[in-house]
Amino acid sequence: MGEFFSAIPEIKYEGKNSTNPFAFKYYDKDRKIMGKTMEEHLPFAMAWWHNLGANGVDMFGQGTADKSFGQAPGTMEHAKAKVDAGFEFMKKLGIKYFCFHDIDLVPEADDINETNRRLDEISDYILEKMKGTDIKCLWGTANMFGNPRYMNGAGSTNSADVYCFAAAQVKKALDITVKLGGRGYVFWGGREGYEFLLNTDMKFEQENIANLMHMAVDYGRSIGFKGDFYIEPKPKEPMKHQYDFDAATAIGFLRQYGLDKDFKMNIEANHATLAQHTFEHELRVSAINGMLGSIDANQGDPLLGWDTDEFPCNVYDATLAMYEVLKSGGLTGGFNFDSKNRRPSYTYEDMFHAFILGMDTFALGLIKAAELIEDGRIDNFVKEKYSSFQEGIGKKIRDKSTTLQECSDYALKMKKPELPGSGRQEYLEAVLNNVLFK
Ligand code: XLS
Ligand code: NI
Ligand code: NI
Repeated sequence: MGEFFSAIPEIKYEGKNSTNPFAFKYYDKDRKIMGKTMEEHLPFAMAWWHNLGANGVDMFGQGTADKSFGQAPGTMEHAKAKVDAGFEFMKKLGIKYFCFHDIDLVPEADDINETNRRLDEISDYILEKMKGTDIKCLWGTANMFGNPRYMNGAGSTNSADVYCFAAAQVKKALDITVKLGGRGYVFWGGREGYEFLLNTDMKFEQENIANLMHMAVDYGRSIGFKGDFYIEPKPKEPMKHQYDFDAATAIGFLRQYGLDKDFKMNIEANHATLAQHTFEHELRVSAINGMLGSIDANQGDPLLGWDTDEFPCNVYDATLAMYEVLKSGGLTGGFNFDSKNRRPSYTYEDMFHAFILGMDTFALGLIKAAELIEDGRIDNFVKEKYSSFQEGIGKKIRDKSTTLQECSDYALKMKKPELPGSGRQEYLEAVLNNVLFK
């Protein structure tokens, strides 16, 4: 329709020498890398909440960006205008997926029956918009943290009534996700955690969260949802202690409660750093457990201790992330820009600049990660580093065909081992720079 962003052209790839602010410099969707196109490697998604909702409001001041799209906020007209704007935006950028919380799509009513009716209406409208495009839902979720009823959590609440409301929201969000062809369904445990241990039954709360997830899996499968459920780990904010602290914690939880076959991780870069990990660490932990599903692409600020949700610009980090993604064989989910413009970047142009930045950053990360793999120096080093396990006693350890007694006899005969080979960190960092800047 070109109604909202008529001043902005369709964004095309023009190459690294282009100075056109409305062109990709690195994201060349048809370029093949390691046997797949960039578009196949990087299923990018728009986050409904940030892109069509967030207006820059913060604890100290009002919004700076006008996201009314010509309609009064809180109305269905506004909800539909957001759909129109969102589709125009995605088409102009060549983005094929979107992610949503239920109440990003429609204003929540006092009566959940009315909210559900609005969700039916808007999802019909979105389905209509999807026709003739190849835009689909990457994942859906239910906002179970904003409304005051969730002050003590959703699955972890002390109120059975509130728990049922959470269940009703999950059910409806699953319905809409399936209706819109979603690849996944996310549980981000916003308020699933606690502030004060002495008023909390932690075991009880975790069991209830797991039960809610089991019911969601049973229901989802019963309506034909074949995709993955995801946990999106985050250590804190809003709660002081969140039960899904990081990937290792979430994976342990899923295994404990028998949910590991249906769930994978949705790893958000900024949540990784809040957990005092790197993004690539969280990706590796998920991948080696067969649970790397999807990514919330953003970045935090090392000087700020909260979820700043910045658009990714750090190519070094994106390269290390894409190295993990390529090594794991790619995502079954996608790259959702759970990112927002900075408050003073309040214009429509800025929304496009932000996505061009994020998409080009991940494109560069992909190009450089593939070069790192093709270069081979890092892989060769790692292989060599553990080579003492390829034969002799090392091989027996790997084959589980030795005993503590035999290892001990071996050591005593040796009297003193040689030092392990050097870790060569500085050399490998130089290799990385060499590949990045060649
Ligand atoms: C908040 C989370 C949230 C999830 C979806 O920090 O990142 O936006 O991605 O509920
Ligand atoms: Ni997120
Ligand atoms: Ni987040």
